Amino acid sequence: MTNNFTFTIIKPGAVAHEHIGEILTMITRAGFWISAMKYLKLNEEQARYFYSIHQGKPFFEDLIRFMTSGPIVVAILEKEDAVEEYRKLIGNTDPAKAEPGTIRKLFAESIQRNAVHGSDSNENAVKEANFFFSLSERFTKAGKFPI
Ligand code: IDP
Ligand code: MG
Repeated sequence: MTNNFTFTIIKPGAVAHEHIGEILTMITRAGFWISAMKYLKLNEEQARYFYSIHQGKPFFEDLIRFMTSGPIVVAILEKEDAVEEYRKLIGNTDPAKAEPGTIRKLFAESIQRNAVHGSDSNENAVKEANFFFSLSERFTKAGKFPI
């Protein structure tokens, strides 16, 4: 299984507070290559599908409302050990527990409105990337596709 890319979302709260630029700067400064990127708004069906693993949890309905509340940025990020490296860069799900200097420590408003999504495994990175991007929309740092 590939381990050289991950998938991210800049969530509605961080977009609404105009943090897209700062977050993308942190991502690229940390050595990630942006292989693909889109600005869009999720509909309810898409949000429920994307977060289906959390269906039934107490925060699920609120999470769907939040994730469909405004535009988001979705992107595929290329780096060696991307999934693990990106989880380090974003920090803990709960900003109160996130390490200093992480994206969530800097930009999360709450455990729900926590600025960004990052894939939790290579398998999910592949699924999430494929949900939003076709192969012809993806470009490796070396200028080739697909990854
Ligand atoms: P992750 O985004 O760090 O992988 P997950 O456990 O996969 O965290 O949860 C998915 C998303 O659901 C979180 O990023 C956050 O937006 C929301 N969430 C998770 N736990 C809670 C909670 O306890 N209360 C409210 N929202 C939560
Ligand atoms: Mg998760």
